[in-house]
Amino acid sequence: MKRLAPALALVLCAAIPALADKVATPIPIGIAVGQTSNVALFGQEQVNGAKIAEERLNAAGGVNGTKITLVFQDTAGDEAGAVNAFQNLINRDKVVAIIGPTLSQQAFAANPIAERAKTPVVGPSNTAKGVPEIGEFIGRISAPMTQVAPYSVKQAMKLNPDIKRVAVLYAQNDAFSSSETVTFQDAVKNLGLETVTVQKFQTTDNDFTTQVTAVLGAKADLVIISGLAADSGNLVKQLRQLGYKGLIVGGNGLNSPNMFPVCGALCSDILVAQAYSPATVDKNPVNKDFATAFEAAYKKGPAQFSAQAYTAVQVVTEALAKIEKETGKKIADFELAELREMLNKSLRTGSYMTPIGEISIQPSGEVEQKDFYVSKIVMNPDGKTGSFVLVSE
Ligand code: 1QQ
Repeated sequence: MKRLAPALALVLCAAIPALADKVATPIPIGIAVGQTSNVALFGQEQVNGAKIAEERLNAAGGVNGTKITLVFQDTAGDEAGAVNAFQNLINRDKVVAIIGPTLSQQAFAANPIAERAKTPVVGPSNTAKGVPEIGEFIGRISAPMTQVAPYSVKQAMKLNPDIKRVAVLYAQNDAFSSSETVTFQDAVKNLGLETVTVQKFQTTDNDFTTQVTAVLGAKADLVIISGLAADSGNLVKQLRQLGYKGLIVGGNGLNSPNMFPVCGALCSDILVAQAYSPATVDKNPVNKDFATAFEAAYKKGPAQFSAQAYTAVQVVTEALAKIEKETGKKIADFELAELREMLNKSLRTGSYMTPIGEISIQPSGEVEQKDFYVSKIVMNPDGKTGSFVLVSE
């Protein structure tokens, strides 16, 4: 019996401080994205967008007068980095919610940690099938590629009605790419086109001679790529260098201007479906405010991953404000564990007017978004910079 006492004391000591955790002010929101590694091509854009959100939302009063503060944890590019970042944000930084990780591949590893800790996750760029299904605390504001990707194939057919023979390529070691390629292959079939070859690669590859040779041999007149930024950029470059002249459709991994330096002038004429367009600024004042602040800060216009990161921060901030309104109690007066659960529910109620348009998060955690776009990459004469030019709405 005597031996039990210290053990019991230990349990109580461990339990009491955890129970007593209140929400800190300014209100900490975790940002777990890839700030280093290859994934930083996306992550840098996300950091930029999130910082604009923090600045603009706090300037507008934060959560009814209480400021938010973003706590950044670099996930780098792999699963272990994401798991580590999530653990730090949940246990050490005591954030109210996590925005991240960058890749679906990382989400499948790290999101279960947040689920077990009952900490809400808002995915800013996870577009693979099955991400919200990871758990009750898992949501996203990034529309799944099952909804977005087919628009780009339809647009390719509009631009070139003679397209018949399609080559599909994807990164087989990446969850998003393997998921997106299924959507692309279904779209090809549904649109009455023929898949003449399916080629696999790795996100770490930089020599694509085998795949390009197969594409040329199959006489494809449309190439569809699902990969991340550096691999896809190099693949595009080698396709063009070895003589492929047809249209290229790129998936969400080619949705970043940070890919432009990889394929340079050869990035031109890639079609990409997007969940954001800077062109809506005239009819969307939230986007106008975001795009203006972004441009002032970074001397360039925002692209999709920045707009989605902004949106994620905005959605969390507004969901916090709703809790105060409904309970009449300040966020800082809540116990952290209770607040996280309430926030998870609040995120899923009502709608949000954001830079990516009006959205809501369904009870399942899946985003509902109205408008998608298809853009074509147009490179500038310098061969390094370029832009996504809207070709359809
Ligand atoms: C995912 C993606 C990536 C391309 C985001 C950067 O959509 O991993 O789900």
